[in-house]
Amino acid sequence: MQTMRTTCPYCGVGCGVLATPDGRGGLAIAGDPAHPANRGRLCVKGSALGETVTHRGRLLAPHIHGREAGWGEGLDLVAQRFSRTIAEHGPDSVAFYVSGQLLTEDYYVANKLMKGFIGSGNIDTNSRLCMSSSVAGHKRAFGTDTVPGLYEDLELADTVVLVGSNLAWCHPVLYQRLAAAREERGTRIVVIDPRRTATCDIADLHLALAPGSDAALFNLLLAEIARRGMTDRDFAAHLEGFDKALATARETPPSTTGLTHSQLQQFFDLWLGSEKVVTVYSQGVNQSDSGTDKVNAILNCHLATGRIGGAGMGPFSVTGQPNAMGGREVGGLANMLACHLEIENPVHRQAVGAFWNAPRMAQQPGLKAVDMFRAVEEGRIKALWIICTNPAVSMPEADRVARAIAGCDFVVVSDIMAQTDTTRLAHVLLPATGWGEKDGTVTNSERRISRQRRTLPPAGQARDDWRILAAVAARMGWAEAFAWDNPAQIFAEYAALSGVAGDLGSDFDISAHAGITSAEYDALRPFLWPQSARRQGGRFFGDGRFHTPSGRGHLVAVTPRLPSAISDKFPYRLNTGRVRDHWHTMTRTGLSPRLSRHLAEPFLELHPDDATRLGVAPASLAEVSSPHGRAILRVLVTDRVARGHPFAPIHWTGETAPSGRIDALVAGVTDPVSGQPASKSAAVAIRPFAARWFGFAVSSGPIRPDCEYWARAVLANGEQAELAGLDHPQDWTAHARTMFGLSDEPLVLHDRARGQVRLAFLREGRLRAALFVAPEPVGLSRSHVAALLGEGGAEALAGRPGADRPDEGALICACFGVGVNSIVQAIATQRLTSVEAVGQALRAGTNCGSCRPEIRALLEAGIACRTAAE
Ligand SMILES: Nc1nc2c(c(=O)[nH]1)N[C@H]1C(S)=C(S)[C@@H](COP(=O)(O)OP(=O)(O)OC[C@H]3O[C@@H](n4cnc5c(=O)[nH]c(N)nc54)[C@H](O)[C@@H]3O)O[C@H]1N2
Ligand SMILES: Nc1nc2c(c(=O)[nH]1)N[C@H]1C(S)=C(S)[C@@H](COP(=O)(O)OP(=O)(O)OC[C@H]3O[C@@H](n4cnc5c(=O)[nH]c(N)nc54)[C@H](O)[C@@H]3O)O[C@H]1N2
Ligand code: SF4
Ligand SMILES: [Mo]
Repeated sequence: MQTMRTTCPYCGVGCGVLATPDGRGGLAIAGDPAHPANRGRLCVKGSALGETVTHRGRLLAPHIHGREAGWGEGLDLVAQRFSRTIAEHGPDSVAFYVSGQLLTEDYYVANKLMKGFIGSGNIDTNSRLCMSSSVAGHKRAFGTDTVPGLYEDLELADTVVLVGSNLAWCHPVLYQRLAAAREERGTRIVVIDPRRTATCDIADLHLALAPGSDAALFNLLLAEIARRGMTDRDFAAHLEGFDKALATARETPPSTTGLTHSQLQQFFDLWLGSEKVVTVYSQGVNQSDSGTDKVNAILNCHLATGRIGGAGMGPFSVTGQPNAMGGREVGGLANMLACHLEIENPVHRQAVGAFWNAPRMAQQPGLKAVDMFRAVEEGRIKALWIICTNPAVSMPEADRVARAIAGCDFVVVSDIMAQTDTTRLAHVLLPATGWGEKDGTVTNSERRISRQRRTLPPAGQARDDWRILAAVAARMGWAEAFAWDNPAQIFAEYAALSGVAGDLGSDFDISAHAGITSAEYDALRPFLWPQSARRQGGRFFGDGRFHTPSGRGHLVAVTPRLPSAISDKFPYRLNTGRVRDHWHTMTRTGLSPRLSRHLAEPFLELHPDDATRLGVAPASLAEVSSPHGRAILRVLVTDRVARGHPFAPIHWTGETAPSGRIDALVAGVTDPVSGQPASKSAAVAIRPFAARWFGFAVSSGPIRPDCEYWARAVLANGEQAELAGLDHPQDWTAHARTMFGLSDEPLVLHDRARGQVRLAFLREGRLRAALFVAPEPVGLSRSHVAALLGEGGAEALAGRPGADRPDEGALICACFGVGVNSIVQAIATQRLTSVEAVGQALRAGTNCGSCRPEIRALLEAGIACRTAAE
């Protein structure tokens, strides 16, 4: 079987992957040593890609109103309804909502169809929720949306500052590169995050600043730069707006940040201590109602010191999705045109229109995501096409967005999965080819364009997203402009358009590839843009030349604003984000048993003082509510979060835990410049959830719970579910039968004194399903019970392992299946002191390395215990 070089479909690090078909429909996965992003490394999500290319749950055929239909019928209907809506109500009555997980070629076609042929700007993307504040900040400072630096700058820097970035979990391979550089050359690392994350593990300094106060912090830094006389006078000649930015910065009271004088001084000393400083930032900066200002406050400091565009220095916005960057280049945002050209610029519009031979160029920006769904709600958008994103889960005010979609006249959804919270709302459902089945390009955080390559046949009747879009365009009467045979031709057209853009002064110019042939495209090696006769790769702005009208870099005067005040009714500010082993709405990582074992349930990290005040016990359930919705979450009491500022992950959905949909709580408040939602600061109330019973279930078949709280996860041999309810069912046996879809007679243990019920369904002495119920959170070894499925027998009812079976506890190392209990025990009994030693003893942490921060934390705890005891 031939090994293919391809690119990971998860985060913006953009790691190269070697994928080898195993001949049984699956893939063997390894890191590509030749790819410059990862040089052979992969994190746990990348390593587990083989487990996610199954056909389980895939959407295999087009559906119209829930019934299977042919492609011809589906495409005809989409084209007719869009054409008719446009004819009756004008081009702005339709919209596309797309995704940073589309390939550049898919994105290019969607954008061309909407902005050049339908004639509306109404195409926006989930990058609005992700990168748009960085885009807007870059444009204000540089004149273009340009990431100046390269990954190697993190390795060449003396100081790396991570602002609102949990790099260890969200960009794990970049984190590993940074951790390795620190071992080698002693890089100093600062983490700026209200929460103590896994990333703090390698930090010399963690600043748990007041939520939302980043702009204040960087204003204080700017003032300090001037005070210490550390501005770069030569570089200042290439800048404008300096004096005003500095004057405004000087007005910032240090107390805004909630940090002590000494913490601030330590930070200033570290940032200013070496010219080689990189400031990495991510969603703790972007996802704020002052996100663009936060970005500019950071950029101001790099501009003022001239620390930009040189080796080992510069601001670095890391992108989240595999093609977030490609989508920005291709003009996927409602306010952009392709190749970093601007929709509001008549010269740019004219140039793109002429290149496309477009009958009807959009004349103005379209609706940004939050406004787009409001327009859907109000009936102004009458036909909507959602591609490669799950807005009924991931948009703020998610319940309202779901209702808006449900109320829209005509909704098309293209996805790879049959059942998601969004596909459920579609009138027409179109099956797309997924990762491994499609061909195209993506751009990673450092502007490197890499190929994703096809290694597997399409699942069922699935088609490539660009082919679906082009087929609809043809049926709408534009066959000629959408007549590509393969993605290489689309890429060549795009590269040619970038040459036109380059002539107009755009930084994004890859016209060196304008004549690319299919064979060359197939052989295309990862490359950095730009690639043109003018310029190849490299860093930007070190030469002091910017893309603003004056050619100067711009410092923006920033008056820090904190998130809107919380009220007595909703006194907690909810922070949201990601966990290590899941990806967004889990449609793919949720298929992998080993990825599902790290954290199998939605949770709420709550400070011990808050937990005491609220009367919620560890491992109990809390009800979290906001004016927009409610959620029920497992309580995790921890001082990693600050008082009043709990944290919850974003990944759970109607499919996996209907009461865990976090965006049901988040208000649709946006940054005024970028339109990006403030996803990290929802005002919420919290109270104990008064469950009468708690349960845990395992089954070798699907589990269909029917109670107020449930969360399910896949196992290697079935499923597991956490359960809780307000009222006891009349009959536990009947309840369990319905939930497991079994009609057998279970073995029942009823401990009336303790209020416990245990049921086991056996067939030929082997365990098929079991349910454990108790009046308090069920305390038993999940991994042990799960391991008994298909074997064991009545002993499952004991709920804990016999002496011969160690209980692994929560899974830490997903690669080798090593749980927390084994690690803690090995650390204690073998007196281990380093991550390497744990690796030698148990193999944990020796493959992808994603769990090394957690192992290090366990080591520290273990060593602290030992020292205290000695
Ligand atoms: N495992 C995993 N990795 C992923 C993804 C995934 O789903 N799972 N998704 C990818 C995508 S699309 C993205 S966008 C990236 C996101 O990558 P990150 O931005 O690193 O991840 P988040 O967890 O969203 O948020 C980062 C941190 O911001 C902090 N924060 C909250 N409020 C503030 C604040 O006011 N100031 C500061 N300084 N920090 C604050 C949070 O506590 C959190 O730790 O991850 C990518 N990588
Ligand atoms: N509260 C809160 N909300 C957030 C965030 C946060 O930090 N806090 N983060 C925001 C961010 S940064 C992001 S990026 C979004 C992510 O949110 P979404 O984009 O909604 O999440 P995904 O689960 O990645 O959705 C991708 C969908 O596309 C499907 N899919 C996968 N591959 C393909 C393909 O090749 N073609 C097609 N047509 N479909 C495919 C998947 O099955 C899935 O249904 O969430 C945002 N929402
Ligand atoms: S760091 Fe992990 S998720 Fe991100 S691209 Fe690399 S392997 Fe994929
Ligand atoms: Mo994102």
